Amino acid sequence: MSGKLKEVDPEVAEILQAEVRREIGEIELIASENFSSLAVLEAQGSVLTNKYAEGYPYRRYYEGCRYIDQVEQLAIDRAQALFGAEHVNVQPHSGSQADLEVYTAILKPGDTALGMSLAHGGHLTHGSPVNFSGQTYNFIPYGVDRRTERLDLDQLRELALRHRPKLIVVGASAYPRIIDFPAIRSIADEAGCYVLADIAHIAGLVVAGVHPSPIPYCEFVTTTTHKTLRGPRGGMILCRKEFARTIDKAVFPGMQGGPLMHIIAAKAVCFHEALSPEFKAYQQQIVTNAKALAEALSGYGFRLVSGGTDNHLMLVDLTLKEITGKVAAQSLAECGIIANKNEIPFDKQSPMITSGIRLGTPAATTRGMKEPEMKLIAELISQALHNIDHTAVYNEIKQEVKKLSAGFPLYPELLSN
Ligand code: DSN
Repeated sequence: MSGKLKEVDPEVAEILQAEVRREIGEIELIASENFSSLAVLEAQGSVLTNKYAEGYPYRRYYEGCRYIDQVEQLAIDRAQALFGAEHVNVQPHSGSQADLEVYTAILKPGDTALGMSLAHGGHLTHGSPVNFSGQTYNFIPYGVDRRTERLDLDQLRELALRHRPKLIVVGASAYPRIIDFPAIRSIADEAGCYVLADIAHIAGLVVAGVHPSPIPYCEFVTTTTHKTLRGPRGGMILCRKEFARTIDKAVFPGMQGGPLMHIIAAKAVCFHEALSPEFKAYQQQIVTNAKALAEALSGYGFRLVSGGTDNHLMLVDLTLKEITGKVAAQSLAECGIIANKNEIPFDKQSPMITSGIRLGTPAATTRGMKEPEMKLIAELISQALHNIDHTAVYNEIKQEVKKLSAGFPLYPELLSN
């Protein structure tokens, strides 16, 4: 029972140290990633991992839950205050699970729903045929307009009126523009259906008021807690009061057993942090940084899907540069700039190759980077992508990445000697 990790299991301890050093030494631009605080990490690594607590606060199937009840209630209260939601369930283990739980609460297998196509920036769980969502329900995909590369609301309305779905799922993993929730509500009202907004990517922006909130316009909202929200890896459902019981039942006992109480405690810490004025300033800086990065990349001749960004991410179309997304992401990673290959709308390449990369600023902004650093990162990206396989240039870029990351310290407390 006793002993520190490095004494008990030096192999795992070494891997964890290597990951700490990797995170410190690289420039993280994956739009869905972030660096959670030491306080969040501490709660996540706590004794709450030991406790079973099936049920909900003060209504449990196991004894010994008096502190568990307190922490889950705190998480719920804080999430309600943060989002202005009528009801919150903090137990979903992940964003995918949260979506699944909403579907099982209101849909029957075979029911029709509309979801944004994965190929246009949507998420797997919004009806992709390779996912449970597409296999269980009759999901009809909608997408972006070919010319503007923005959500095609006319198409969405036409599909909604033609198919009369029970649910419209809105939200994306790779969409750089504001989502017009009031317009989607009005389409749903015309078609007579519910709306689920999956705001996993933009949740932090929403609580800071940097992106409009879906809460007044949607019966259901799901999110993860580890992206722009900067908390532990996990999910959450927010809904109107009238659906509280149905949603709670769909989560437990419908889909999950024991909640991950250490993660729920860390969610409570995350919400506490997100309620602070600093968090609002942080979210504003994420968007300012994304605009600065997008503008600088455009200046180097990179075409951005939809011409730019309103949020924390951008999609870079590499077609004219004659580089695939796969080669670009791997080449950047060689230099210590971490991004992911990503399909662009109407992509001619397969999802494993792609014509684009997705870049996001939440993690770099957490490190304190601002507009000047975004300009430098754009310059490094441009050098790397215009000089693929040029070893001397790559060595210079690696040095610049080292210098840049050293100037913005991260997790010094987690480094062992
Ligand atoms: N995997 C996440 C992303 O990168 O956007 C979505 O779940």
